Amino acid sequence: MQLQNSSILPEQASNFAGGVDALTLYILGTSLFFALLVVVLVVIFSLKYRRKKQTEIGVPVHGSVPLEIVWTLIPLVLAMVMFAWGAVIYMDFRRAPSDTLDVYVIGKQWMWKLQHTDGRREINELHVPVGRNVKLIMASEDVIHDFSIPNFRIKMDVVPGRYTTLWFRATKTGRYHFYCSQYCGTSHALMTGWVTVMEPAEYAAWLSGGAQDANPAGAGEKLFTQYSCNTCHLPTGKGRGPSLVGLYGSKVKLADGTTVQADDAYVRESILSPKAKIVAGYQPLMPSFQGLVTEEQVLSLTAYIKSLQAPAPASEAPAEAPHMGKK
Ligand code: HEC
Ligand SMILES: [Cu+2]
Repeated sequence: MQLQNSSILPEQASNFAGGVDALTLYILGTSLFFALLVVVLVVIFSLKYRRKKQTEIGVPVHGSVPLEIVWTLIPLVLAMVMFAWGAVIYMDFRRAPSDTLDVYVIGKQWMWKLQHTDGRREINELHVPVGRNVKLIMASEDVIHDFSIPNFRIKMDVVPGRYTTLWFRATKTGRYHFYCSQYCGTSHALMTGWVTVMEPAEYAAWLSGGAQDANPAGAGEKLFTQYSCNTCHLPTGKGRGPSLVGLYGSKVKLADGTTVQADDAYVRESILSPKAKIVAGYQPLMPSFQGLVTEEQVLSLTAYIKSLQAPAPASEAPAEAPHMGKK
């Protein structure tokens, strides 16, 4: 608001900034008003009603029901506005729209690794188009970090062992600082970077400039063989594990009768703690890859599993044959 160009609040650059600032000012304003009111009245009354003669005796206080009601209701209304307004902003913040551009973020001591869905990678830099909904899917390789972009008025913990998400729509082109805002060790203060918000055309040009970057599905396919996933997960579905073709985005029936949506979090959990959810009709014999694969490798494996949407390509069948023979 008016404070945005002073040094008190950083420039607003996302869909959340206006609402967060307005609510902050409302809470700050209400608190200041009542703090001042109380202090000023304490001073005035202590002068006005002080004992002026040695013999003076205080008048007994009888109380007043209307007064009690007034000073209960007014603060109640003011506080409920804080709560309701905050809840509206929070729900918007927690519920990402469905049309987001997804970017993976991995925090590790002491850097941020980012990966766009087409494979373009960045370190301590994030390029996004202006006016587009962006969702960050974040994981930590070690301790708790926190991804925070003050100009966007958003932050979210990045926790080992699970994905957390953060979404925003940048409203202004420019370069904005981001920080790790959870103390995470010696070089925590250096764990920062820049978000570059670009015009869509500029962004498209930037994205296509990264042709040499590894494609994550390809990297995932190599890992899939390297970790012998392919010995159990045959594309035919005849292996010891279910076929992963068409898995991503589908609904999976579990042994306990419930169903889950096969999203990033489900695939990640299936790899790191396979016993957490057992697919109906299968034995819990998949080994855990916790500690063997890094979060980055999980992303590559997920990208590969995502790419398995069509019926298994013919070229994969012969590659599978030697493993089938051994088992
Ligand atoms: C020893 C055989 C075996 C190996 C090796 C194995 N898996 Fe599995 N996997 C299974 C079985 C059995 C299931 C089904 C039971 C369950 O949910 O744990 C499964 C389930 C899964 C699921 C959930 C599938 C679904 O339909 O919901 C995913 C994803 C998965 N595995 C990925 C992998 C990846 C990636 C690797 C390699 C890093 C791997 N698996 C290695 C046997 C294996
Ligand atoms: Cu950190």
